[in-house]
Amino acid sequence: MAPPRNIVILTGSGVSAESGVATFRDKDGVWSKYDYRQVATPEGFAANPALVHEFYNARRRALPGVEPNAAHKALAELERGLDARGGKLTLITQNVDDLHERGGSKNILHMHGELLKSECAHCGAVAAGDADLSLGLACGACSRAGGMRPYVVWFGETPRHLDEAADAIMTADLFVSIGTSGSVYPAAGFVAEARALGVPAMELNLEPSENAHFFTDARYGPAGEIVPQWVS
Ligand code: BJW
Repeated sequence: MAPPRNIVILTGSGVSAESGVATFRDKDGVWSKYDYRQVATPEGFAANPALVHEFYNARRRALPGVEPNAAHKALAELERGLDARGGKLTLITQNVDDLHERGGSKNILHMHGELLKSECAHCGAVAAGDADLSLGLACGACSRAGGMRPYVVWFGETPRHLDEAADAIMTADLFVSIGTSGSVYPAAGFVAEARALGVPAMELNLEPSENAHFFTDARYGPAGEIVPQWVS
């Protein structure tokens, strides 16, 4: 069989775990320390914006101290190889960190947003930067204060780039899911979309995810080991 030319890869927090970024639902994950309703919903932000800013400011400040691991780098190498052969890799990530970029990947869709960007609730302007966000901060575009929020997708909000993700899945000849528990939709539904189109699907994860039964192939272990092995 010809090697796949158009690959869609969905990544989750497990791909960044060995870089020192916490996952969400594992034993020491983010949701073991914080109530997601307080820090990752529009209602939580409305109730206590200072707490939500503190939660994201701390995660943003930690980013320069973490580095891409072997899994991020292997995915960038795979993209370069496919590009050279006239193929394409679309990397859909649920992660808000910038480790895929720093690992060398180019064609990235951040469906749950990006920690290093902020958004003005008044005018919708999106700004890049690593500065702390606060209630008093004014928007660089409309100058109004009080509306700056992290550029992330909370529960109940619509994920970004869904049309591009759907287009990529429709033309894929392989779908791969890496380091995600498969418990948050619509991302968790991508594998079923791929399978409905007859696209083979592979899972690379520490352990079987919640929708492991959808995949046609799987390898289990730390991403930093199994992703480079799969790519090479
Ligand atoms: C390793 C490892 C190592 C560990 N190596 N592996 C059905 C359809 C559509 C929506 C819904 C639905 N049912 C319910 C919903 C609503 C809701 C939802 O899914 N709720 C569920 C909890 C039931 N979804 C939403 O609200 C979404 N919006 C929405 O649906 O809008 C409506 C709409 C739908 C369709 C079209 C248009 C509109 C929004 C969800 C936003 C999620 N936001 C967060 C926070 C982002 C910002 C931030 O970072 O703070 O996103 S929550 C959190 O979960 C974060 C993650 O991206 C996301 C996924 O988590 P992830 O990455 O999978 O982490 P874990 O911890 O769960 O798993 C880690 C995995 O790694 C594990 O399997 C480990 O084993 C593994 N691992 N170490 C390899 N070294």
